[in-house]
Amino acid sequence: MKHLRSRFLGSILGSVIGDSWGASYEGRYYPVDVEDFQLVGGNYTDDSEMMKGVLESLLINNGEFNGLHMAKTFVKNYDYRRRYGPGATSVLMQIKDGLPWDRPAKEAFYGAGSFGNGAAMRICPVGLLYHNDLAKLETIADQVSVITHTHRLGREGAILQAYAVALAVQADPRTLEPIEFMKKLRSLQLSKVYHQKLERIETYLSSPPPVDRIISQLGVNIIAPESVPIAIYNFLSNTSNFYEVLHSSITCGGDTDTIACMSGALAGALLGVKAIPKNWIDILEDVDIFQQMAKDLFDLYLKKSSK
Ligand code: F2R
Ligand code: MG
Ligand code: MG
Repeated sequence: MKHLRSRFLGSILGSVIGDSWGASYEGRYYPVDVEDFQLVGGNYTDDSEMMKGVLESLLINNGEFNGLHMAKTFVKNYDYRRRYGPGATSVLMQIKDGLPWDRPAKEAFYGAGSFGNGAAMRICPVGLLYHNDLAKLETIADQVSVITHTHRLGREGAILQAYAVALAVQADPRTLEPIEFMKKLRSLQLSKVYHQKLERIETYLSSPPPVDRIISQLGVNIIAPESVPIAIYNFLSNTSNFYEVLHSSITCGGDTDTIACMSGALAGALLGVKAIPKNWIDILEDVDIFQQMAKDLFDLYLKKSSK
């Protein structure tokens, strides 16, 4: 139990650290010259602000999804300086203006809905809380997504990332088999584009090609199918080293804050908070809030699993 608590904390802080370290490099090209976290990190972006909204709403609603409450929480927390995606900004501003919480996202992108990675980047708490209940994890991850992302690929990216967090929090870091981990991820019902990329990851884990080929085949962009897979790959290539997971994620370039946020959630879930240098945690913006919410999420998990 002690280890599980450390993993909840490690995953939440790992997300925020990945986001704030990667934030300085968003949009750069591989190979990014990554400076030390202490020099550039500490301040988070929309990724962590939205994850904070997910945590706040799940905690107050006993771990259940309350769409109106979560949407209002996203709107309350919204700070344009955190560099939100344009679709998410538009959806949240329309909800702020009084539209029903479940309407603007359906109408976004000419009615197609967003497949940006904004649902996947905030989903870590769902993977943690429901790590031993896959059906519930999929339902809640989907519900949390549709407030801003109704396109199938946006929602599936969140489910894939949430399930990866769930597998990481349950795995033994000494015996984790990346290929077995991938086989479990591939058991999810996902669109072809995700399955193709998960298959590629399995091949790359056995015999890694040059990094620029991995980037061109998996993608490092702002949309979910071009960012969730490479976050998983960077995690599974470096499962014993929190630093390397984040560093390699940022080096790849592109949507660096979000990819490092997602891979940081996975590394923290596997390795626990002890794997994160204490002086990194100390400089993190709002660290007390994130630490408290991670502890509250763990207590909620204990309460729900004792019933
Ligand atoms: N917004 C950013 N980074 C850019 C910041 C640049 C800014 N000028 C600055 O540096 O200050 N990062 C954050 O946004 C990403 C998450 O985005 P989210 O929440 O998914 O937003 P959105 O707008 O819904 O989707 C992102 C883009 O994906 C494309 N897209 C999505 N659905 C589409 C569809 N159905 N058809 C066509 N394109 C679609 C669009 O280009 C969207 O704008 C994270 O990186 C976060 O860090
Ligand atoms: Mg961001
Ligand atoms: Mg980003």
